[in-house]
Amino acid sequence: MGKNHLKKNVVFFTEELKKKAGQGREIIAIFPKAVKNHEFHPFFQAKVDMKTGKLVGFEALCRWIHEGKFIYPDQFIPVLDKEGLIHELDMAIFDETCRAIRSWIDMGLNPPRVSSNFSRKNLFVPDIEEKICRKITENGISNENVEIEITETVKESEYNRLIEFVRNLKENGMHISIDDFGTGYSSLSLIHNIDADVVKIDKSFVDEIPGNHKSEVLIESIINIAERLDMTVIAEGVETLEQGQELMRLGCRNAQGYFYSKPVDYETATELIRNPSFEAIREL
Ligand code: G
Ligand code: MN
Repeated sequence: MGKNHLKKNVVFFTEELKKKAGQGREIIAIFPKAVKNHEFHPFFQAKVDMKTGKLVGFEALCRWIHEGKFIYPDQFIPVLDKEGLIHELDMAIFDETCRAIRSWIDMGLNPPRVSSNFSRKNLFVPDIEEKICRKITENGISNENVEIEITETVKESEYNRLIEFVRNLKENGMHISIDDFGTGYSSLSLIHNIDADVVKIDKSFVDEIPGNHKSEVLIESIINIAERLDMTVIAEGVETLEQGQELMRLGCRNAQGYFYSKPVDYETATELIRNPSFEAIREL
């Protein structure tokens, strides 16, 4: 626990740790059946062009509905990640996301591009790039409909493989975004080494604006770098109108966050595609 989970040298055994370990074991035990029973669903969080109020994308986020109750990702993602099961979850969510897109197209709707998260453990799954591309064709959609979100990594072995992974996906015409941008140790090298399409400015920067000079300068600089390299920028975790206005002042047009919408289920997302009613933010 200390080494892997809490990153401490000494951890004292407590009732709470016991409970946590027990919950972890339970999750691992019920996971295979939960996948088979389709208990994991993508929820869709809107990405909005703040200037026009237009819906420009969705991020698919995993939700587990078990016996009628929500189990939140922070309760099971770390456990599944540690046990090497996260690939199955990511693939199940990606599969259902592709099916949702197909069904929207079948309804005659024009769904925006939907991004999906692929955790780093996927990098070492054999032929993962082909598996991803195959899911897209199997579900009768195109690589224009999806985007793959990746995060930075600290390990050198992972880093080199990440670059190769992105290169392979790009060769297949896939769109790539860098999630949580600016929080890792190698943000600039990553931009240097891969051809990402989108940079997602991490919520920790957005949380501090307006008012924090450093965050504002960093956000403005990220936007500047991204634009000069023909990448799109989106700010994550936008919760207030003031944050939106400040982001626009700094040159960022796209936002995702509770200010516009929480991640919503398939039916509500369908309604959002039919009738997007996000307000445009007026520039100050
Ligand atoms: O790591 P990633 O950026 O993919 O994580 C997205 C997570 O952030 C999701 O679990 C989502 O529910 C959450 N989230 C999305 N928008 C907001 C927001 O505006 N505020 C907060 N607190 N969380 C958010
Ligand atoms: Mn993400």
